[in-house]
Amino acid sequence: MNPAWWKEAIVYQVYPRSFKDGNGDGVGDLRGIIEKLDYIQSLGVDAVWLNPIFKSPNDDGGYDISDYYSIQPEFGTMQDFNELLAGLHQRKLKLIMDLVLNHSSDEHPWFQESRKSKDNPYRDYYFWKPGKQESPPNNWPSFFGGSAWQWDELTGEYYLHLFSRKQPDLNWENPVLRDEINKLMKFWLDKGVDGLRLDVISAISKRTDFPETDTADFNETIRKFYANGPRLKEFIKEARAKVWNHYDVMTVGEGPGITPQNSMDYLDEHHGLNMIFHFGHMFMDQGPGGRFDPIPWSMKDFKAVFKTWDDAFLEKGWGSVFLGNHDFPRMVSRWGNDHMYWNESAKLLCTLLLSMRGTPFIFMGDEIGMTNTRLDSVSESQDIETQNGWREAQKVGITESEFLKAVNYAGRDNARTPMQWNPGEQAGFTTGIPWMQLNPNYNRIHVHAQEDETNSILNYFRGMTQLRKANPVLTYGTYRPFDTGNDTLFLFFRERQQEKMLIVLNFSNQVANLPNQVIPFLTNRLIGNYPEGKSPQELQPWEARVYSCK
Ligand code: ISL
Ligand code: CA
Repeated sequence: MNPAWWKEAIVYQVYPRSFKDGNGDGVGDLRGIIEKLDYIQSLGVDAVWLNPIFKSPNDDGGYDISDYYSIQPEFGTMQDFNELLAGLHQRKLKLIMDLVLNHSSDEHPWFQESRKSKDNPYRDYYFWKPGKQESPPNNWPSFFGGSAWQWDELTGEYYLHLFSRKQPDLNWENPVLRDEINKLMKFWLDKGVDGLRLDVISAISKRTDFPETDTADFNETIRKFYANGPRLKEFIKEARAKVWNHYDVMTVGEGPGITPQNSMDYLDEHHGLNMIFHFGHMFMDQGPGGRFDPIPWSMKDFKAVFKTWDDAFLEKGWGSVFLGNHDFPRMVSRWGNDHMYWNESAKLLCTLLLSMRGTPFIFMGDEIGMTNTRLDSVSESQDIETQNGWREAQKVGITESEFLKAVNYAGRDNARTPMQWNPGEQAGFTTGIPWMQLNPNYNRIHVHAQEDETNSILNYFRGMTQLRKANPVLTYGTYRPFDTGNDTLFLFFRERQQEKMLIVLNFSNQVANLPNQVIPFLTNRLIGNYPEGKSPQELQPWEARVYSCK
């Protein structure tokens, strides 16, 4: 196993719109992040992943870029960006930027040109097709509801948009477009950016014959028709050879539809990405209708996801671990118990995240146990996925209260409420009116209180980052789960040469007993979310411990 900084890094994800507002207009911004650099450093993380900060009409939280070379004016200026990057580097923190290259905004000049006429030089930057009689070129559904094709009056053709109609898909078949993409990547890497998170990289190579989907299961459509296209490997290889290889850059590809089998296409050591995000656990509770069609999940399935993916990465590449991000509910609300065992289960999840094999990514606010919010009406949602989802749901007669149930469980607004800094006005996020309603629990859950309290989630998180840093076995050691059939306990070893650690996690509201086989290893506890009890074999509800077993 070759060592690399990005294998050893712990990454903190910042959703800029909701992190900290520096100028009182209610929108988080770069100056706000600069104010909080010491806080970020205090967490013991090594890198910051910033969600997109490029110029954007903000149809989809900045994932619709209209200029890849400038900063979203609401977020600040290029000077602010330079200062932020310098501030990070002074603190030995790396910066990972989020590039959206599968699609652009419809307000990008490329698309504005492309629309104009069938022979415009930019026409082939996107996918244009005539319809079939009165209907779209094929039956592909968009991620955000409705058809993935939008009719455009001007030239009488449809364009492809896997996401919103303001996010037309870029045509990577066109070598001129690929050169543009290489150029813009170089621009940011020349500035000293240390890593790239590549949005929906799984979908950049299209099946250009655009076959009809033959399944009503949305995630299956993604796997079979959108992701892992015929030229995917080639496109990644080209970007690597022409751009990434010339920098010490970490690349992490995002994308639904990546499976343990096909993930190897993305991860070739010499020609691929360094890492990918997979959604094994994230899609576990989605029914055929996708996000707003939730189904139950089990601990057995959850554990199986970690095992399957770890096996895949043993063969090739390197894993990433995350339990939540800006697209999913809050980790403590989803995998823990955010009522009775809020504190314990949040700490347990930090333990899992920071003791698993693979580079950990923690989403801002999870280090203080921020929870899901609650919408009482769909109109409160700031998310296009929810708004469009509601439009579709109405067509099939779903009531608002039914839909809200799914939204409050799985919707993306949950993760996007402003960061809770203190119990004061607007949680210290802004002096103005926040762009999105705060979670009403901000007077209870906030950074300020947890800074002062030794036993807080925040300080536990810091304890875990230190532990991971101090013990390379937690980075490079193998992952060996056992008792995998157990419905509530998550138990595993991390092992490397002479080093060995045991991690025990009780994912339940009940007291549980550890199996006899681990008793010999329960002597040297390094960290835990309860005081050490009399009987080490007994785990309290949501108890988490890490042992050294040398
Ligand atoms: O959240 C998902 C399931 O409903 C994912 O499929 C997600 O939509 C997908 O992984 C792509 O997400 C990324 O690209 C989107 C953007 O809306 C997300 O915020 C981003 O993370 C389009 O750019
Ligand atoms: Ca602002």
